[in-house]
Amino acid sequence: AGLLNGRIQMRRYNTTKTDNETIQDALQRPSQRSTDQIMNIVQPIIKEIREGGDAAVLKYTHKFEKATSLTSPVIHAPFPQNLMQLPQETIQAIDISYENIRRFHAAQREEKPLQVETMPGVVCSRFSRPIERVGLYVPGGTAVLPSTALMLGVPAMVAGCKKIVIATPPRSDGTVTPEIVYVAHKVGAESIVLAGGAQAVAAMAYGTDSISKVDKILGPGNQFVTAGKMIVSNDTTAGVSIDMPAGPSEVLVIADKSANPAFVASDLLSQAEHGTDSQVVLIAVDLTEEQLAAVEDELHAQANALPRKDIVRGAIEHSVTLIVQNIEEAMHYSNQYAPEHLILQVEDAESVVNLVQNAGSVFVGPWTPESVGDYSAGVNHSLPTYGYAKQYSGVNLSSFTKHITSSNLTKEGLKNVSGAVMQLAKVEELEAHRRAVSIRLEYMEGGQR
Ligand code: HSO
Ligand code: ZN
Repeated sequence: AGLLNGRIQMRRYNTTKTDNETIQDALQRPSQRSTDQIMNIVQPIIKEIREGGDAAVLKYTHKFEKATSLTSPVIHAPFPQNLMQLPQETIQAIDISYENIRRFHAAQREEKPLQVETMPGVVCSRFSRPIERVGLYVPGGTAVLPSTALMLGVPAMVAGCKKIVIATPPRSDGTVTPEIVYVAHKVGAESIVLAGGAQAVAAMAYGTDSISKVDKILGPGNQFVTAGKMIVSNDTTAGVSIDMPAGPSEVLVIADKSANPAFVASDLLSQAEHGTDSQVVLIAVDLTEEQLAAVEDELHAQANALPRKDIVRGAIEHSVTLIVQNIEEAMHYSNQYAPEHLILQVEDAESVVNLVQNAGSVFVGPWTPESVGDYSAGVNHSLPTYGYAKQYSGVNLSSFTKHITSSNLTKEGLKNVSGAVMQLAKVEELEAHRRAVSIRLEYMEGGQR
C-alpha cells in the first residue's frame, strides 16, 4: 500500500470518511516478533554469560560481530589517544553537542533538598543521590551512534555517577568507533565493553572478571537488547534496574496550511531512515488536495535521493497520513498515539504545546527539525517509543539519580504525631511499633532527658 506504482508514499486516511476502527488499525505500531520467541533465544545467552563470564562474552562477540581478533571483551580508561583520532570538525561537533546537553541536564539538578514540616516538630526531607554504577548501551547495527553515547553519558556524568560503563558492539576488526571512544573519554567512562546484544547487557548486569557489574542499565537497542534488559531487571539476584522498554523509532508530524511541504517531508524521512521498522505519521490539518500532493511529491523526490532509500521505503510502507479537520482533532490522535517525537509545523505552534498530553519530545515550529534534538540542541534523544510516552519520561537527569527521604522529629514533634502512630499500630496489631512510641512518651513524662 505504501508503494503506489513504485512511488514512495504513505497510506492516506481521511478521518471524516473512515470508520474509527480502520483509523485505530492504521495507527497501530508495526508488529514485532513475538516476545516469547525472543525471550527463548535470549534466556540461554544470559545464562551462558552469567556462568561463563569473559570467555562467553568473547565467544558471542567473535560470533555475532565477527571480531575474531579480540582477546579481551573490554578496554579500560584512560583510553589511548590513538583510539580517538578524529577530524577536527567531528571533534568540534561533539564538543558543541556535549556542552549543550551538559547545560540542559545540569539545569535539571535539584538546587537543595526538599524539606517540609508536616506538623510542628515533624520535619520530612527528600534528597537525591547519584546511582553509583551505570551501564550505557550504545547500539551498533546499520549506523554508528556516538550521539547516543552523548545522550546517556553526559547526564550520567552530570548526575555524578561514580562508574560509567559503556557497552557497544565492536567493528569486525575488533575496534570501537573512535567517536564513541572520544565521548567515553569526555564523560569520564571507566570502561568500554566491546560487545552488543543481550550478551553485553548480561555482562554489565552480573559483571565478569574484567567487566564491572552495574546498578542500572540504560540505552536503546534491538529486540534482543530489550529482552535482555527485561530479563536481568526481573532477576532479583542481579540487582539491576533498567530505563524503559524500547521499540523502533517514530515521529508524528502535524502540519497545517502554513507548513512548508519540503520541511515536512524532510522530517518524516529523517525518522524513516533509522530502520525499516521505523514508523512515521503525518497528520494533515485541513490541507487542500493540492497542498497534500505537494508534501507527497516532496516525500517521494527527497526519498529517492537518499543513500538509505531502501530503508526509507520499508518504513514508509507501514506509515500513514491522517487527514483531519482542525488542530484539536490532530492533537486528539497525536495524544492517543503518544509519539516518541512530535513535530508541530502549524500556525502558533507554541500555543499548541499546551494541548500535548502524551509525547516523548516536542519540536516546535518550522525551524526545529527533529535532527537538532537527535544531536545537538541539548534535549535527550533517548525517548519512550511504542506508545510508552503515556507513562514514561525520556532519559533525563533523574534517570541517573534516586531519592532518599529522611524524617527528623523533635520531642514536641513526636508528641504531636504519637496518637496517630499508636492508633494505627493498634489497628494493625503491631504492638512493638506502638511501644516504640509509647516508651518515649513515658520517658518524657518521667522528666528524664
Ligand atoms: N532519532 C533517534 C536518535 C538518533 N538520531 C540518533 C540520529 N542518531 C531516536 O530518537
Ligand atoms: Zn534520529
